[in-house]
Amino acid sequence: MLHSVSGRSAALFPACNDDQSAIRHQSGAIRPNKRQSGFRRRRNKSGTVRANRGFFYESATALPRFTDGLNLAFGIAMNSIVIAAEPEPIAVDVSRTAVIIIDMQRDFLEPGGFGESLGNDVSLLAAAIAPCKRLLAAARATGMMVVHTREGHRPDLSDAPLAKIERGAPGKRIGAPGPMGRILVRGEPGHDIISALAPADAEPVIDKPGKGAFYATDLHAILVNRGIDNLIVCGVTTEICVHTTVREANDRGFRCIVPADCCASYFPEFHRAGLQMIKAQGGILGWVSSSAAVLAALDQRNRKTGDGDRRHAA
Ligand code: TIU
Repeated sequence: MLHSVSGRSAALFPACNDDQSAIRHQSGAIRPNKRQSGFRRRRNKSGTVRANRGFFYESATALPRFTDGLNLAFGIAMNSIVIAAEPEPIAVDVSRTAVIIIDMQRDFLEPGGFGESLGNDVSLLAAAIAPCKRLLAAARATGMMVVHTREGHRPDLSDAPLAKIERGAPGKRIGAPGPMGRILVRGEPGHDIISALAPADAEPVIDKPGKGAFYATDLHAILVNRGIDNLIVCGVTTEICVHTTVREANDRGFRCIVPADCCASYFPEFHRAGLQMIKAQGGILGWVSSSAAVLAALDQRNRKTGDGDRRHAA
């Protein structure tokens, strides 16, 4: 059975950006759609000129024309993808889907950081880097929202509960000096996202004090304000920060798709069990997929729209 996304009548689309409101020729060139791109001027009763940016903005005040319906249907067809996943394939609208990359920081992936201070073999997390990088490139080429998170604390540790700080060997606790600066402290080199997955300028970076990306952050507001209702959740570690975030998101009504190879754990058995927990019981917490499945779905969509050309050119 295919899980399909039911549209919300009030706003099937968030405000379209210019890319989305243009029609591409098969050559990949963008042909501006007169109805949707640019500003249309309308005069109201008081004689003031009001600029509209097309149907998606004015639909609340004007009766949609037949061509608007066609544009809408065209947009839905162009943005809808089906991702192979367990327990079943899932259909999502890419304009309502964000990729969220959890805590791919030096503190977790490189020697000398928080992960190693806890006694872990940090090399086990490296497997997720290349799949995340491919997925990130495809998401950017598609024009999908991308969000990054970082776990860490203020330099004075005022946002770090004592119960969190006091664990582990005293010289290796949160805030202690290490080869990449103070462990798990914002602004220190170890807190940075690894260079292979560096955020682009427009991509929100959520600094979180906890394991879940929603706890004590503005992530929920940012997603809701962008009209996002599906998340592709990547990062580390599978059973801690990825899992906590998926659980928080699931309770908030987001559909979570977890590409298994885009996540990793210091404990391979926890990685496997964590993924099973997500997809068990009919997908009690979400869907488990793979980077290849997400890329295939995006590729298929981008071949129709021409967005793939941007990716291959990038
Ligand atoms: N980001 C994240 O998962 N934080 C952790 O502390 N993970 C561990 O597995 N320790």
